[in-house]
Amino acid sequence: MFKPDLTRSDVTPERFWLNRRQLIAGLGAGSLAAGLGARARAEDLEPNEWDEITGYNNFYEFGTGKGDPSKNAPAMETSPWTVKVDGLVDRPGDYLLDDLIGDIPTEERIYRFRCVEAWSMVIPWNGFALSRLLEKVGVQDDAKFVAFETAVLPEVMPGVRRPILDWPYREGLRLDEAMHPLTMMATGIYGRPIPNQNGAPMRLVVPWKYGFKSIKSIVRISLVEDQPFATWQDTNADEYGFYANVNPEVDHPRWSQASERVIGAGLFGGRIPTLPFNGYADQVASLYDGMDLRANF
Ligand SMILES: Nc1nc2c(c(=O)[nH]1)N[C@H]1C(S)=C(S)[C@@H](COP(=O)(O)O)O[C@H]1N2
Ligand SMILES: [Mo]
Repeated sequence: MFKPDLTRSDVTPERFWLNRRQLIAGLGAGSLAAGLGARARAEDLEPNEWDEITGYNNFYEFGTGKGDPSKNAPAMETSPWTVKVDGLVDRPGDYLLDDLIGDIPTEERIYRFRCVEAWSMVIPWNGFALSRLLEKVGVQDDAKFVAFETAVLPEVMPGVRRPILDWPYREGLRLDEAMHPLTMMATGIYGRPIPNQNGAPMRLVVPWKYGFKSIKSIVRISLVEDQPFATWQDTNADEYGFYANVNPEVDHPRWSQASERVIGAGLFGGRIPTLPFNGYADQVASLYDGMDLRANF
């Protein structure tokens, strides 16, 4: 069921990707080149450049501008880092990150990443299946959902000093979504430690859901019985659902979700059609059998 169309057994060096991008750009300015770039992205999962992935971010704790996180987040101290694990688990506790995940091997996974704002990238994450972490702490039978919280560090996070969102940023998954082999905890990008603006030292990545589900800089993981609070759903439940599965057929009330702007596809912008479940339908659609995905958006 887990199809590794996302990893490459022999990983293309970053330099080659850059050259290929330059080659595409060199075909000539304009929409033809942009279009070809976008197509290459979508079909063979050509990753975005490091500077795109780490320079164009959403991390409202550090400001709402796309360039704010890369400017402000480097001031965050991520070592030591403590993660509270609580709720319906056999081994709750305040874990030093290394004690929690230090023995879990990491792997590279190249995933499409689709923001609800209708832009997308392809990101080569390093990390591990969230299920590995959950198995370590021992999920109890009553648990139905996993809830996550981001750090609140007013000293270094200008965003949390203002009521932009109801801090801390919180997200949640149904337990079966959390245990799905595609759901990962990321600790790196391009084989380097994950930069603060991308959610250091550990962030969630759920590739078939809109990006806001992929909560950053996690300090708390709770196993719970009831559907947990989710920041964007709470902020505007008419616009952001708990499930937030990428769905080209259900538009955001203020814009279409049928297509997406590929970051880095060139000046003229590469727009590509958005795929159901962000291209992972064959692996995850069965999680939602019998559910009305329009009502549960
Ligand atoms: N704590 C926290 N996590 C967050 C966000 C945020 O503002 N705060 N933004 C979300 C949104 S909307 C997106 S699209 C992704 C962006 O991840 P990236 O900057 O690594 O591309 O992070 C998500 N996780
Ligand atoms: Mo997003």
